[in-house]
Amino acid sequence: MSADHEELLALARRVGLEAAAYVRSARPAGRVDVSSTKSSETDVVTAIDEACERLIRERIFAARPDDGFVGEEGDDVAGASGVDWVVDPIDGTVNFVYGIPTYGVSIAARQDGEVVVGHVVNIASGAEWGAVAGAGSWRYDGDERLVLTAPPVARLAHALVATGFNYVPEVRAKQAAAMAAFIPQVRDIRRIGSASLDLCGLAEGQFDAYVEQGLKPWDLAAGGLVAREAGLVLSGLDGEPDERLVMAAHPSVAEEYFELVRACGF
Ligand code: LIP
Repeated sequence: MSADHEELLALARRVGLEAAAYVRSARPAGRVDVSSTKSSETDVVTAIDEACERLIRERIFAARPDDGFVGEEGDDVAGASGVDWVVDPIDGTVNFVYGIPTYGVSIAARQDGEVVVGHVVNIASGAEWGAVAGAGSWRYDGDERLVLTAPPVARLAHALVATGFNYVPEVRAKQAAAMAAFIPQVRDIRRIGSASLDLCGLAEGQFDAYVEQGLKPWDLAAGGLVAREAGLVLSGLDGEPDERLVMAAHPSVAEEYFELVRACGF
């Protein structure tokens, strides 16, 4: 049975805002202690990341005990309802550790594997975005929904591109080589350190395009729906966006942009 998408979004938003409030209350002044690392010594995790994901899991399963769950900091849970949740408790963890105010809670729900709702909140600023598949995306102004429509791009050479780099040095070296060929072809790049906030910024028109390698499902799920529902085209190297490559651009330049990214060797 199809779950009510507005009900799923209401749950995502309620839990996302509570999780953001918890992180704000728990964050000490100055640098945050790192509790462990993952893919490299700079791929950091904090106790607050882990506690935030526990809170989100508790709230989601209290409301929907038969759902599945895929989170950055814990084990996957297979569900029986056809709905599963894809969650990054703090997307932009390095920014969180350093106190750079660009890190968010990203919560998406998938129905039979397809993302149907997404909610992203910038923990530091409180800015938040939502999206429902086929029903648009918006920035919240209180409970009001300010609908997002990404602007067209006049010329690819004028495109401001959001991007990010991998935690593994060898992968970063390859990305840097591709970026060296890429940067002269566009206006400039911006590297804000949070994929979900990059993609919400793309939907807002703060960026014209996006490219990143190595994104996990929880980095992409909610922000990717916000971007898609604002009219942006998302692609992988060949086919759907995935951990190998995520590209996004306005339809006015999407195919030309995707070819440029491929030609530069990402
Ligand atoms: C981050 C992504 C970002 C990427 C970082 C990191 P995390 O996720 O949101 O786009 O460039 O390397 O993967 O690890 O902070 O949840």
